[in-house]
Amino acid sequence: MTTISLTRTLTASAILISAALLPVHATAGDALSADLGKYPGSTLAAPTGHVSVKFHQNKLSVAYDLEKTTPSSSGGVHIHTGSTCSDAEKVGGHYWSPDLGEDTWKKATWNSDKQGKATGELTIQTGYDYAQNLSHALVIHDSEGRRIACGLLGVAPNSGY
Ligand SMILES: [Cu+2]
Repeated sequence: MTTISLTRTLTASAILISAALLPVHATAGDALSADLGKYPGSTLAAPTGHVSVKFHQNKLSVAYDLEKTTPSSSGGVHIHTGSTCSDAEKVGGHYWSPDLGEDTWKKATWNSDKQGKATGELTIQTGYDYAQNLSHALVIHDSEGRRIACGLLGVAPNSGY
């Protein structure tokens, strides 16, 4: 009995230590993030920064942290159907399930301050989960709907959400 409980204690400790050493989201499979770059072919000024997406139940939490946007402005922040940021013809439209009845991305917008910094979070339902969104293009639009930045959604690095 003593041996068994000692083994259990050691195993439990080993699991706790492993979990503590691992980046929070590396194996959890519940968060994606995209580093933004220029939209392919665009000559418009592109914001920099990143967008993280967390998944829980059937909702997505989209957190954006952008710089160099037009000051005191707003625009769309969407996940698109394509999986590239190098070919504008393949980025596609909004990625959501038609089963939901309407394009839920239409309400997803960023808002910037006077310095052109935009930080915020929104919740949205798209009908698609973590695995389905992996590698998709995250697109930033300006206030006129033009596509100005793009980044591919990859596994979120550690706890930098
Ligand atoms: Cu879009």
